[in-house]
Amino acid sequence: MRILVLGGDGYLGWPTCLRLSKLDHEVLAVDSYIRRDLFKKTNSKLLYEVPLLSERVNIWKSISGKHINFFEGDLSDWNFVEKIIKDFKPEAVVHFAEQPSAPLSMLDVEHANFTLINNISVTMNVIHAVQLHAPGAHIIKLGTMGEYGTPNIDIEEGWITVEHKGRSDKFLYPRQASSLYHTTKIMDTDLLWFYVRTWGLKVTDLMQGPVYGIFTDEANSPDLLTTFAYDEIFGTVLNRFITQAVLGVPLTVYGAGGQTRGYLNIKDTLKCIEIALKNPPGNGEMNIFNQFTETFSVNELADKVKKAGDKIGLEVKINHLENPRKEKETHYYNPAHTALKSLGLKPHYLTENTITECMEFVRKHEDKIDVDLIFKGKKWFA
Ligand code: USQ
Repeated sequence: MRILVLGGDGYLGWPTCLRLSKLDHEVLAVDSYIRRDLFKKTNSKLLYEVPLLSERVNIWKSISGKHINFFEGDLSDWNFVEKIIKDFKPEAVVHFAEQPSAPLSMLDVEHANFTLINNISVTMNVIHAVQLHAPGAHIIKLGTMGEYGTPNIDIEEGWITVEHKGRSDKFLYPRQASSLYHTTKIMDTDLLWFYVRTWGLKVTDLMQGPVYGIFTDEANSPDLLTTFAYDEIFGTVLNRFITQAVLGVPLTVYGAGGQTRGYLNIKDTLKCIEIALKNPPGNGEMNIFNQFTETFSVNELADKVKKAGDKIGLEVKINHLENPRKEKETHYYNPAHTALKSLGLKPHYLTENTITECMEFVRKHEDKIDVDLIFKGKKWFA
């Protein structure tokens, strides 16, 4: 297939490009390098530097003999998106190209507006360009489990049937996020569902939980590795805890630590994209899959990291800090997640080995970690 990967330089975008290329798809990766700019502006650092996407595709070619095409450009610019889609005529578009950080979206009005305008306009441009120049292309959009929030009832897989005064109808499952970033993802879902109904687009919305890990089958040698963020703004919780354990910094559990989310290994993210590609909805239909493999509270994650770290002599300590975020710290959480498994996902569960393998890897880069980036405690509320 001709597959356009938007956000091909990112933590998930790059390994996705490699996997799809390995599977002999014709891949065009597009990225504006916005994440690299945001890292500079917020003084964040990766665990190690990765080459520019323009260089990474050449490294991949020298290793695999396979070609990934690459364009640098701003996907919130309609003219750029229209040209890309008109020229490449993708059969599928995998859309990762959004500002991905909840903390960044809550920093101040400048970052809130940037997140809002960037995320919504990229999605809108993709919808319009696909309709005009690649009708029938399957749009696979990375949404997030955080769109649902933490309601006091079971979370269904995208949809819910409501009975009201003797009648019933099917609706998008209610969404109520706890950050502006997550709220932009709700807006994406609404836009996509509107255009599915109105123009008959083919869309899969992947409601993904926080991802952990580094290695995938293809991104496993030094020059092909994906990025690894550990800072307060861009690092996801498990990758942060692993880094903190290696540094000897007490794990930064926010508040009571009962915040429960659905997690998955980066290897499973790639498999889920493959599954979504192989199982497109019909025209005018939208698939919504809850994309995670197991749920943990922050306390459970901290305990797992402590246990694994202590076994390799790290003497891990756990700290409960005042929560800089506005979120429920103890709550009911029971989200459905059967669709991807029934379509063939075989989860890589979080084992002690997975954690220690990641710790050993982070250890090799320990001298480059900037401890000041671990916790600044910038509050999400006034
Ligand atoms: N947390 C801590 N200590 C930390 C960092 C986080 O206790 O040092 C807690 C947070 O308060 C939260 C939970 O861990 O309750 C998860 O936080 P996170 O930073 O790993 O995840 P989040 O901000 O929700 O966002 C991440 C990705 C985002 C993706 C989302 C999936 O950055 O791109 O969409 O995970 S989900 O959370 O399911 O919406």
